Amino acid sequence: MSKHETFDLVIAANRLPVDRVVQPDGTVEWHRSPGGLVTAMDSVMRGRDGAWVGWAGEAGEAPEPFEEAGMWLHPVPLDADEIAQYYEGLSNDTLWPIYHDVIVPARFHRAWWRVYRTVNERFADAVSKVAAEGATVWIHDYQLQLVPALVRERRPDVKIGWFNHIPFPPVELFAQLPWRQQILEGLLGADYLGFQRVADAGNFVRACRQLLGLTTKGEVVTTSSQPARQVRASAVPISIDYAELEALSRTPEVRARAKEIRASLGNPKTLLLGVDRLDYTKGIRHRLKAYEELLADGKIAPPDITFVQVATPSRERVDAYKRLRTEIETTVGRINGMYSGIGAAAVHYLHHSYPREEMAALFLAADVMLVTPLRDGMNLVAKEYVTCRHDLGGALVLSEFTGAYHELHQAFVCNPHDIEGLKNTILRAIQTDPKDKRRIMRSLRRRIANHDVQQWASRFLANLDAAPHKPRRKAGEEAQPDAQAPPATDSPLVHRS
Ligand code: ADQ
Repeated sequence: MSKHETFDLVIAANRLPVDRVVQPDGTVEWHRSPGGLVTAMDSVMRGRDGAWVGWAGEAGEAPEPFEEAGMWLHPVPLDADEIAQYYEGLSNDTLWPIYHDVIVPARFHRAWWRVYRTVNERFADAVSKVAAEGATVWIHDYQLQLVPALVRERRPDVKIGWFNHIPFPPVELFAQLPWRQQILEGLLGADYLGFQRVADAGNFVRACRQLLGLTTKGEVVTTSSQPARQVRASAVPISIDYAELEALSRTPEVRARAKEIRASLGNPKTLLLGVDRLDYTKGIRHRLKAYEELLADGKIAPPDITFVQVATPSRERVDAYKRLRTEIETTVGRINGMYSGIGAAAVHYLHHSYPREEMAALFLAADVMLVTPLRDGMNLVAKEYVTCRHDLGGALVLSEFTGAYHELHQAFVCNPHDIEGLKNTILRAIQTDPKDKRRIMRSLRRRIANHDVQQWASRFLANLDAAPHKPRRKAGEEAQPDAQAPPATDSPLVHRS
């Protein structure tokens, strides 16, 4: 252990905020992972005694706990079988599709569920070990939905919050889950639950009422535990580090790189850009279809226009993702075969990760950013694009099925299922008078400047702090863990599984 045995603030997330990098001479270094969550946590950890519990990213034994970037990191081990069943299986092949409108069918395997539970118990043990008496515990995301109740059983003295980065589905879809009751009870172990959208929080509260038969009032669910507790579920939309990314995008290096990118693409009149994890939720297929039809209709043509699609490799061992990759790559090949000229590609498809500077340059270079998910908790790419446009150039096409839409509805809004509508929106984003586009961009930027990631983290912690909580002694010191009484049976959907 470190200089401290325990910590006042404990973050638990599937992944630690660092990546293991082996140097050419064989020495191992830990590099901070890029991304908003790490930056947000930096700002809340500053001046506090913080630890982060999570998987280090490689199968097998976990490294010893260590200090990095001012945080105490406590790795949780996962073996290859657990990665396949807890992470790729239950998290990404069962929960992910259910929570994203079942865009692909969810797969249910009891063995996956058992391993999900085991891994959640391991996270809860680790959290309970590093949390100081009365600590604040902040648990993240759909991989750890049982952890709130498991931590409460072990440590009734700590205050527990959970934030969902992805949507929470309507009860009609959530009800398909064979383990719906256990998941709701797992989450109700928290004192406060944060969601991206008001609708997500509402879906959770409704599921508690209809599936567990609990009493709810507005944002508050009353548990059936003895004594009963009140758990609040509300929206706290995540954001990005506006000041930091804005400053990066203004650097001479990034501006010069943006010009260089355009030049290397043959200085097209219009550069369209898509940046996504290669995920079926992101609407990449729909975007390509609309683009292909616009080319076929003769409405647009290279070299005046080109489209750069960055598709970060993701979950490559899950079948649905393998199929999606094949489909996208076949479509890109067909479009290029039909519509590209020599030195004038219709689509540039880049299946890589890039450093932040390169992403900022791409955003600054693009005339139209295509954010067309079929369902997305928030979508930080939309916020990053707007943040980089200090020149007030560019136009954002944004799906109404993203969390971001609820904050950025002045954008060029689209329904990606409506291909005809999507085509028209893309054309509008290209053709609208630059003066009008600048006005739109200014108002989008104002929104993000005033609602950045630091503000998100403070709001979450303030809500958690305000949640009613009766501190009790640590487990093992005569504390009675909350017992969940059987749910009432007056709801048509309530039955014990
Ligand atoms: P994601 O589904 O991963 O996140 P998103 O919010 O867009 O989606 O975040 C992706 C991040 O990765 C962005 O910061 C983006 O810049 C970066 N990125 C993408 N492609 C990259 C590449 N090729 N190279 C480098 N960086 C790349 C989940 C939910 C979202 C929610 C976030 C945060 O699915 O809905 O917004 O968590 O809560």
